Amino acid sequence: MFDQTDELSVKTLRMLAAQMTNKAHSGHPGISLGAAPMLYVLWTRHLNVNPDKPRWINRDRFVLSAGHATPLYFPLLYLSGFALTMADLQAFRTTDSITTGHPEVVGSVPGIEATTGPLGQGIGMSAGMAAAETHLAAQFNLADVTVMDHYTYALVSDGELMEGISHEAADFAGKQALSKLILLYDSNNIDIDGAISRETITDAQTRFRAYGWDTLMVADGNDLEAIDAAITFAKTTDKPTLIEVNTTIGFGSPDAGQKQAHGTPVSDEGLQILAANLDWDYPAWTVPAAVATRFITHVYDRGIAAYDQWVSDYEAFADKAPAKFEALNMSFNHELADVTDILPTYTVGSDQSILAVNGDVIDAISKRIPDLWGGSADLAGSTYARVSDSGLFEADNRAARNLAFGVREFAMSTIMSGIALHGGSHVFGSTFLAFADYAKNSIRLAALQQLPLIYLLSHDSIGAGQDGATHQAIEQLMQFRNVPNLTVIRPADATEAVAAWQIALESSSTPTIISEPRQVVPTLANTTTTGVRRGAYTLSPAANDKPEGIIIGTGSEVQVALAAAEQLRAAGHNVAVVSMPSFELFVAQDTAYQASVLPPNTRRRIAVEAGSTLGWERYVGLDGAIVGIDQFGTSGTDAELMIKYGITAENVVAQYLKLS
Ligand SMILES: Cc1ncc(C[n+]2csc(CCOP(=O)(O)OP(=O)(O)O)c2C)c(N)n1
Repeated sequence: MFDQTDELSVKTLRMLAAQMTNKAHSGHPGISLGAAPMLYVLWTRHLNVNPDKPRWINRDRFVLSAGHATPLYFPLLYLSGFALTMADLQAFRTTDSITTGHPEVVGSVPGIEATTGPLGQGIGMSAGMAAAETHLAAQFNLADVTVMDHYTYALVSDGELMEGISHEAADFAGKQALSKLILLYDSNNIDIDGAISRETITDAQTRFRAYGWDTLMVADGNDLEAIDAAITFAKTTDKPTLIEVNTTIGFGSPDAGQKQAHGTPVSDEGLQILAANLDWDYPAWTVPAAVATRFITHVYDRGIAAYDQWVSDYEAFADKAPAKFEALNMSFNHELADVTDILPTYTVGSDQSILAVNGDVIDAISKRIPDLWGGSADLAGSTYARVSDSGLFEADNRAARNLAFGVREFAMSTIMSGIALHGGSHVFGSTFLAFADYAKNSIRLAALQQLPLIYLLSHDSIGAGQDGATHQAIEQLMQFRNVPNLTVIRPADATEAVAAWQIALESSSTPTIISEPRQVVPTLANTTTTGVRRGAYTLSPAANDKPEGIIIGTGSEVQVALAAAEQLRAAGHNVAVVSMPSFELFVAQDTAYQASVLPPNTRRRIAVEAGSTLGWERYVGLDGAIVGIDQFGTSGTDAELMIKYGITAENVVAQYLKLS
């Protein structure tokens, strides 16, 4: 089945990879030279993609989880007909080129399915994609017409399997029997610092079988037939599959088999040695005509044929099930039905759990937003992150809308990203704010990938109470506010919480964190959706709109700000209270609006938030005051802890009165 042109094609990939690192004076030749055959077989014999329509909804997904293998990945995309040129390959890693050091879905080469590079996260994202595929297939495929039916593949490396995320994600995928998830494991036993035997004795196959996966072994990573047979078999089983492929890092180069092959660009001399070892006799950057044709026939044409077949199925689907057709299109366009008329409202003065608001909102909107699904890292009972009239997503209940992510915050976040990258869903996930640190790098990666995820992060301060310091977020709010392209909203009450949900749902390219207190808070007068949309607004104005001073509060501390204002007003101080649920949304307002909320010449300003003070200087100035917490908390009732740490109206008043 494989012939000399296939062998020549693999050599071409290897030579291009080596030349890219040589020209860039950086990059990763090791895995690129070693894994070229397995990706060649995958791309030319299995992967169904349409380079002219890189967003085709039923394409196979391929995640370069070992994101450093771009010198292999970009030539594959180029030769397959995606929109990049030889000049792009030659510009690898140069400033502003689309051939970035690691694959990026935003601003890099078309056809990239996930931004990778932080090792291991691609495994979680590919599991999310595979889960999304089964979920959409269950909802949309008709008895006689299939519109969603594809595989998800990923290339993974030794280092990735050492990452904890590989455990979390594989455990999830095995339990969920994500049978169309296939990992190609580049097993070269070398990482950056040397042999992995220095670090692990784990047998990956035994480990993955324990998770409920099928495992296969390809003893020789250059054996195209064996690789093909393994992938062919993996596609037939009812479990996810790990295909371990034995390779030599830096195959054919002078550094072959050694640690320096990982990230040392191939030298001029090394290129000559590689060419000699591969029996390659072409000028630099040559793609032999037969190779170019092989990619066109075996990736491009094969992909177009699959696409054309799908289009005719899709037309039949549109005829037979027009409502589903419309819903599926809406979902993939990330369009939202208007839900403003069915959102819950709350009586001013009533005490309300913001966590229960999550449940109220989800229950209200889930019928009108059928592509909304999600879950929690084992805290749905606490955060109400569930669709109450739907079941649990499982192998025999794929249309169900509740994802039991398990106690795996990092995997939850990567799986959410994978679901969003796949397309066709609005997805939420939840845990405690302090534990979102477990998922931090994935939240960062979601922001970088512009994924509109909804994170419901509760127990957002010392108000978490008796569980103590470990469960009480301190620095997390400011930490997440510091992540680019991430909106953090800390609603003051139920009204603002509903608004936060609306903003999160409407987002198309920014993830949203809704930071929520464990404790019940009163529903305040004058809190508004419009105000939340603007990030900050005057909740309680000063007399004549001429404030002597301003008290800024967020979340559960807005009530503290209001109580402090009452005391100050009684003592003759004409203060205003500003609710500031979101720094990011406020920063996005024009300066006139910002100045109307925080008049520049009103210098007596004080902020109150039960978290780190660092950063509040931006809004209160160096001459203002901040009532916050810069130490870890302790166990106690939330009411007593607020007093212990000075998050009280009395303390706000005292600090305010010290301002000149
Ligand atoms: C989370 C994370 N930690 C560390 C790194 C830096 N890093 C890049 S590749 C790598 C390990 C390389 O070993 P392996 O995964 O086996 O890849 P190979 O050397 O075979 O290319 C490390 C530590 C990273 N990219 N991501």
